[in-house]
Amino acid sequence: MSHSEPAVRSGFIAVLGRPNVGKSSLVNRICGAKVSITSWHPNTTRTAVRGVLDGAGFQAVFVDTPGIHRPRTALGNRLNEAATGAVADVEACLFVLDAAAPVGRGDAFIAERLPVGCVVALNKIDKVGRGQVLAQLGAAAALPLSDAEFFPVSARTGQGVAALVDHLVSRLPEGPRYYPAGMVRDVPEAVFVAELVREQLLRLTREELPHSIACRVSEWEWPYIRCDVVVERASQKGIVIGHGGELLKAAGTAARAALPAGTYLDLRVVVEPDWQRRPEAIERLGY
Ligand SMILES: Nc1nc2c(ncn2[C@@H]2O[C@H](COP(=O)(O)OP(=O)(O)OP(=O)(O)O)[C@@H](O)[C@H]2O)c(=O)[nH]1
Ligand SMILES: [Mg+2]
Repeated sequence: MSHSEPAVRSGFIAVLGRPNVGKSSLVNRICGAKVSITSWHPNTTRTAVRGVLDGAGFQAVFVDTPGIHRPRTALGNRLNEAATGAVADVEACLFVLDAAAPVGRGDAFIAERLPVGCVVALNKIDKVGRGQVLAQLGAAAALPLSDAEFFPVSARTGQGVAALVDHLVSRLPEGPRYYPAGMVRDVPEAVFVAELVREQLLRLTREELPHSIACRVSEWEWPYIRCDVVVERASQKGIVIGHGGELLKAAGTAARAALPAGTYLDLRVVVEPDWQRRPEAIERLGY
């Protein structure tokens, strides 16, 4: 850091919690950009994803993580490892709870594994009344956390988010800006494009299928991008393609809308039998 630059507060903040509580939505809201994809299906996030918030005198790097859950597959184990692994080497932990779902054993399991002094965000307060917010704060206070602080927020409306961010920043030590100005996410572009495609497929599919879908860019010759949509069984291939190719086409059109004009996105569905249960396949897919 040059000596002429004024002191900056900086550091990494791990964002943890059960699946679906709104961790990725909150990181996107805080960073003011799409850093991490979101959906109403649990286990949307599969890797730690870093989003950067630059401000006057600070740079906060939010590490979005997969929801910690009771795993049923090798992929589930991998997601939990990615989340718990993110707690090392961060300056602060932000534990996210859902104001509209009971605070339960899953939250307690995570709370027990968090360092002293974490910050708790009670998210989705737009979905509930004041009484429920207070009751949930009471339930959160009874979790096995030591020295925690609580912030009711809504990733959807932005309510309470500024106060939460101010507090988190105030806890960061003096340090360098880790990322250059203007960089909002630390994700390779090809990975981000594959995630945009997966986000659209999550929007369009149901039940167990979302868990079976993985996306990877297999060719990148701008403006031509080829993205493989990986499923686990031949029977799923037809569902993802849809009648007359409709579902895949809709996903491609929607994903392309988030990319620079002129991008040619070619989606192909491939079967990797039972990839969710095979550690080497999971690793090959980048999880
Ligand atoms: N009403 C409301 N819905 C929210 C809010 N935050 C997130 N959601 C919704 O909750 C669902 C889950 O959001 P995500 O951000 O994907 O949740 P997550 O915790 O990252 O989930 P995983 O990656 O699966 O662990 C989505 O349907 C979001 O739109 C909020 O503040 N209010
Ligand atoms: Mg997520």
